[in-house]
Amino acid sequence: MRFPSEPFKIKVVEPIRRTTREERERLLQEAGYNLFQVPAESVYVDLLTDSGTSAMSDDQWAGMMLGDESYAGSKNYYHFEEVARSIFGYTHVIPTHQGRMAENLLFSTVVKPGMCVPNNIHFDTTRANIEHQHAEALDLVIKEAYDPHCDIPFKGNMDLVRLEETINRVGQAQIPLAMLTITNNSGGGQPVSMENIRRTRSLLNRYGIPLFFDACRFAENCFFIHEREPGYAETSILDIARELFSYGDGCTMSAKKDGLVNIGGFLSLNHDQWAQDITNMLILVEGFPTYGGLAGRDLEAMARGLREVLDEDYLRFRIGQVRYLGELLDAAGVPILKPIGGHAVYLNAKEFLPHVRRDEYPGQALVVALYREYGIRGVEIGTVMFGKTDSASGRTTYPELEMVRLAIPRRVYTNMQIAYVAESLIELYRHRDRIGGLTLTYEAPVLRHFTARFQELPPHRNTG
Ligand code: P71
Repeated sequence: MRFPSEPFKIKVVEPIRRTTREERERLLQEAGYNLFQVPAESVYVDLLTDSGTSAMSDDQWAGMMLGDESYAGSKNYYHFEEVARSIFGYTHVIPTHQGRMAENLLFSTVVKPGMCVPNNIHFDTTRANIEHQHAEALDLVIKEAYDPHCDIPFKGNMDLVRLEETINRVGQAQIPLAMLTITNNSGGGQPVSMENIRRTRSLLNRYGIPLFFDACRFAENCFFIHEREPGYAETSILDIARELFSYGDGCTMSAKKDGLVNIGGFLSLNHDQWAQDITNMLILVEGFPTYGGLAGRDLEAMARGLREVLDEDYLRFRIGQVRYLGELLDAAGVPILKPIGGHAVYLNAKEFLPHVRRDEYPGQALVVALYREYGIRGVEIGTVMFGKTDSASGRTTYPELEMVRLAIPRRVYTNMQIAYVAESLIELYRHRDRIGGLTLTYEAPVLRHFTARFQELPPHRNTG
């Protein structure tokens, strides 16, 4: 693991352009210091997300040429269904164009107003889709997840004591399902252990509550189990996945992550009545059940991607590349969230910029500085994304953690580019006192991080 070299060679390349600091300064001003508003062409290393940004293999591209674009009964659907059943093991396989549509279909079918859905930590689209049903999305991860220094192997685990308390408080009839997000994205890309999954299952069994997985990064979670959990070192990733999913009743999936595709998702489950209701809704809003908003070629790429992602050499490289970046930063004293996650390194912005007050958005200030100086794009996961300002009192509630996520696309960047990111950050950290905070000048009523605008404050405003 010390040298996670690539288990592939490069057949097609996509040129990327270096920009000048002046150009980036101008782009930042035009974008209102919001990196979502900067054109991707002007980014050198883009670590905004690992979602839909993967490089497909030659086998996947070959599969694209075998797309059967029949409206009903495309052969690619049957291939995809067979692959999905062989990994996840659930009866019904319902394709969608991406993850949030799978969430929307599931929750609009089974979640009623006033109900609640527990999860380790809901990703923002899951939370939004539950709240859209006037229900409550509850985060019940173990408390260690909120301590950026606590280095434990399965920091994505469900807190079973709080889960049982919740069931007793609200009543099992008010909980149509519980979820586990693997790996736990909002908590730093941290895995859930097989033991915790097994125990969650048996607790839920006692109350007759179904368990669903938010399976976006399931292969990365399974690799961590293989690597860290006693008893799984000799078990293949596929067999770990099969056991893991056997403890659930279904899953939602954004195949834009561990499906290794640029678009695609699905919902898979055993419950016949739910599946029928969901399928009827799918036809209304997404498409016929054998394509679900995708082209036949997309289904073929997804089927092949789901097989490839279970390859142990690929996963060792993948997790190793993320770890390589994290370890370079950690060794140089750059504050990061521990342990290093599966798909991303999370910078601890509060410690990186201790002189920037929380109401001056240290995470956003760090994202802006990283782009201005080095052309690297990360994403703020802190007050801009999760803080809430009460319009009446003007008071802000702050999230527990103030982070910048550096999400690594799969099979896209070489280790030299990763080293460039590390060196840039180490240099930026040395000059951190030159970085000032920001003030918010525009925010949309929901999901403000996509369109917010900022102005820069002079550095040292609070320390001089
Ligand atoms: C990520 C994303 C993509 C994203 C979505 C919204 C805002 C910014 C970035 C998407 C996830 C996810 C989990 C655990 C469901 C979805 C939705 N993640 N669950 O991390 O991480 O999937 O994008 O295919 O609809 O950058 P979808």
